Amino acid sequence: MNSSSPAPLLQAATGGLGTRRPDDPELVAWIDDSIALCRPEQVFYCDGSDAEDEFLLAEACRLGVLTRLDPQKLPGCYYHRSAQNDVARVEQLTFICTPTAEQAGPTNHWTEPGEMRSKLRGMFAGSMRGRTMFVVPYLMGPPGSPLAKVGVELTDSIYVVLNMRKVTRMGETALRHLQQLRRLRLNDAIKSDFPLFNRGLHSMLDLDPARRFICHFPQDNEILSVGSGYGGNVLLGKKCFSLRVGSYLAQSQGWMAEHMLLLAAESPEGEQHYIAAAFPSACGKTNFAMMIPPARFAGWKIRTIGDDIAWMQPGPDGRLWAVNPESGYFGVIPGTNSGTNPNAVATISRDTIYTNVALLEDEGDVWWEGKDGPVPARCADWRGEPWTPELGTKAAHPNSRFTSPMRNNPALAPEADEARGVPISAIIFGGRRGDTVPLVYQSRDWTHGVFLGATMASETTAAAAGAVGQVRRDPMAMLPFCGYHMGDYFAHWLEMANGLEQPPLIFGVNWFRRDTAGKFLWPGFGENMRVLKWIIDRCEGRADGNETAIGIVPRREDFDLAGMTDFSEENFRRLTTVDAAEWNRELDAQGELFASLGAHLPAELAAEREQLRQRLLVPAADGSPSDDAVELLSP
Ligand code: SAT
Ligand code: MN
Repeated sequence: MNSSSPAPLLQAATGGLGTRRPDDPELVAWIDDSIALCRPEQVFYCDGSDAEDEFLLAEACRLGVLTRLDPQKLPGCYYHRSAQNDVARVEQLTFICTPTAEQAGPTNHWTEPGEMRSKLRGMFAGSMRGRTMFVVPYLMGPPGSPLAKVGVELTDSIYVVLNMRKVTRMGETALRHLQQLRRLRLNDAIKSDFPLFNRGLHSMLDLDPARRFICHFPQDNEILSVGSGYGGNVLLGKKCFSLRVGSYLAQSQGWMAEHMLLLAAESPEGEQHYIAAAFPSACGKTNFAMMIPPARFAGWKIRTIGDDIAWMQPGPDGRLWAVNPESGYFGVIPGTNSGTNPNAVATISRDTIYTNVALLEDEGDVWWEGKDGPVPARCADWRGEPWTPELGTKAAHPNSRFTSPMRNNPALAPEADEARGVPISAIIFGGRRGDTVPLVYQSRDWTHGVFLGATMASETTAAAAGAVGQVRRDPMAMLPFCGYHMGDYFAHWLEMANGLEQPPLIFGVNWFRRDTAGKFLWPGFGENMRVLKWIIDRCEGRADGNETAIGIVPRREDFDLAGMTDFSEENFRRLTTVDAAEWNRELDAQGELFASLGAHLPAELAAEREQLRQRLLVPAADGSPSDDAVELLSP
């Protein structure tokens, strides 16, 4: 049941499924060119209907790509194993093919577009012989939204089709949107040669890592992906279009494409705040977006708008408005249980594709490390090998995932479907840091907030191939996803303030600070509500903070710790400590990324860094030496 099984051919479908060709001339021409290049045996045109979904799920099971799980226990749920060499995004093999290397910048892998295109054309030639090509039109963003965009993915993976159906608005909706865009352009409302839809061509080839390339041509609104069948490499609407190409579009058109969750927070008094938060992959965006507040916060409602991507633009009212371009979740599974994320547990109880978790074959059930209930005495691990707890290995891959439609989420905010989006009160940047970075702190203003995001770092996770647990700079959690020069991206962030009379306040958070014994100081998950509450109180001007060298940290009096058992005042002090020695090291580490950006680094950010250096030199207000753990500029 993995994607490396012989390339599938579909049985004839009834009722005309798969036969309806789109009528957009530009789209048809590109599809026909791609057919001529890839030479598929069959072409299946997706319409996004329920009948189509049912047919393709059954076919995927017949072809061994999916295994149906017990329909009583897990209705509408299926199991998939990817190839063992193909379990995460591959940053080394991900390219931004801009006309010049400088446009892609030092944080991206670059190849000259003509060269890459001809190399890939060679690989695509005849790649779909004996296979089915699926034509997958999809809409990113709520229908009717001014921010919504159309993409079309041509793929030889039925797994991709079934996933794209969950994470995007796939089929007729997208074609209708394209038709409207075409009409607008014909009416001269938009004068541009820029392709009206993103063209994404994907072939698994033979899943040989030596022939695996994920290539973006932002100037052509185009993506070419070969040699992988996994997640972010192949669900082209997600990271490839919504972030890498999207960030380029956003920069040229005056909006923002960000790696951010979106949540709605409603107080017992009915006050509404919308929050956007950027954390790197596998650092808890989904958990935060679906958070259930602890008993102390009875009456608060936290609802999810998105868990991974936000598209935002200034509204006529001078606020920043955001939509979630996706319609489903591709979330990390290990650790998901009714303690850490009850809403996710409910979301994945039906209509879900489970990828690379462990399989309880006889029971038609799945298992992962950290699941509710007992550890199974035996199961098949993510590779299909017999597994028992005594082995000491992980049964589920650390980057195993669920794919579920957002409508399954009991905490879904109805605003997720709202065309105009939601106005953002606060932006949060968060990394996974064992030391240095406090639980929460606020930037002084927009420019300082951009500096805070630009200098963010995080310990690496299993979401990307490579070493895990190493601190690396990950500006705005966009290091792997920014489709142009990172310095220009920072400049774009700074410029966005011009259109914002009421810019969101910008905060940093870190749920992962540890004590000297290596134990997490903060319990995280639902308790993060306490941090969110302080952030909202800051937005409302209700809470005070202590000025430190790096920004404003909460005062104890303004931070609600009531009802927390097992949590000491000492822990709070440690969590809000700004240690000058640690921050001097941090300052040095920031220098490397900034230096690499050369003349593209905005002067404002270099100045912010210099000011931070100066502030770190000031001894603490209580007279203790500045390398002690203290707030450096107490009011
Ligand atoms: O694999 S994805 O890029 O879709 C998920 C992630 O790494 O954030
Ligand atoms: Mn992500």
